[in-house]
Amino acid sequence: MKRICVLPGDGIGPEVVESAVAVLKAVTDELEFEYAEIGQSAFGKVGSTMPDETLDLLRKCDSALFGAVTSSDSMADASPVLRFRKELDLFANLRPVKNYVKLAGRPSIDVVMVRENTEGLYTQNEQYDDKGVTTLRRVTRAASERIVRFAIDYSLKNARKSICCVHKSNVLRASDGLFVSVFRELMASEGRELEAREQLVDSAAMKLVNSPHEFDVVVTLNLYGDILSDVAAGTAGGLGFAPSGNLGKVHSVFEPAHGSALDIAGKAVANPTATILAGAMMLDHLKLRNEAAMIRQAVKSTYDSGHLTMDIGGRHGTKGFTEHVVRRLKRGAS
Ligand code: GGG
Repeated sequence: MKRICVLPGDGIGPEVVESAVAVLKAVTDELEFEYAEIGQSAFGKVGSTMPDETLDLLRKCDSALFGAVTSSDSMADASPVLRFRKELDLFANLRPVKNYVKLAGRPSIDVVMVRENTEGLYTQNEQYDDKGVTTLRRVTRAASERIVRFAIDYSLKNARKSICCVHKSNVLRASDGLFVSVFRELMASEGRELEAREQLVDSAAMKLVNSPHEFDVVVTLNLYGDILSDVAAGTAGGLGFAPSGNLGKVHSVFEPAHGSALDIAGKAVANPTATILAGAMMLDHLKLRNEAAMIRQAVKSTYDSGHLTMDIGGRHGTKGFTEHVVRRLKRGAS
């Protein structure tokens, strides 16, 4: 049995996590689910958005499935997402984006974003003075090497052909320049079998909309990866189609790339696909690869049969879409 820590969180988080857990239960009985609190809902109950008990459970479990949290504007409140990434040393954020449904006027996409997950602008190091605010952005050789190595290893194990380093080293010459030089060094040694490409972040954003076929695996810094994975998700149909995995040497947390979407929370209309696919990524990580493939196939077959979610103009809400995926898994057919 594998122990899975489940963190539903805020807004649509509980709704989409319930769907993903139903799908996981339909495909395997090798998982045992243990629930914990996170986000504003946790703050309301226990006075912390990231309770110590939740961090303890995350450390004890084999992996975790997380929904979403609502961001707080309070300067005193560190984001619970940034906290668990830091506390568990989840240095890589893996965001595969591909089409599960063909949408008129949008090109095909099959891109895997590998985002550095621990530094850059996400250390929340902001200092006021009498004229404004300075935000510190840190890029280290160690973190750059670790994420580029992760991208190379992922690409080799998953039969990917090229890695594109996305950066802005024409302006941020020292920091992004360090990231690019680490990429060049490691691709020349450990990634020799792969094509090494480079692209400035602004033109990469345009190409992810106009010509996404130019990308295979992308490795990039924290902020660029956050933004570009949403751009890529837009090409695939929207944030409802964007799963992600936070991975470290020991721990892992899988989640939809989207947030808590308070405007649609409680209406049972959220697209659960990203969270269901995050569950499939978690199964891959736990080496339950056949089961992961079955989930992806059941999702694809549901869309192929015309059962579309409301975010792309269909009539299925969260539960209706989930029932179709679960039914396919139970009958073991596509
Ligand atoms: N699943 C990712 C997540 O919840 N990220 C936090 C976030 O983006 N919060 C913003 C919000 O939901 O308003």
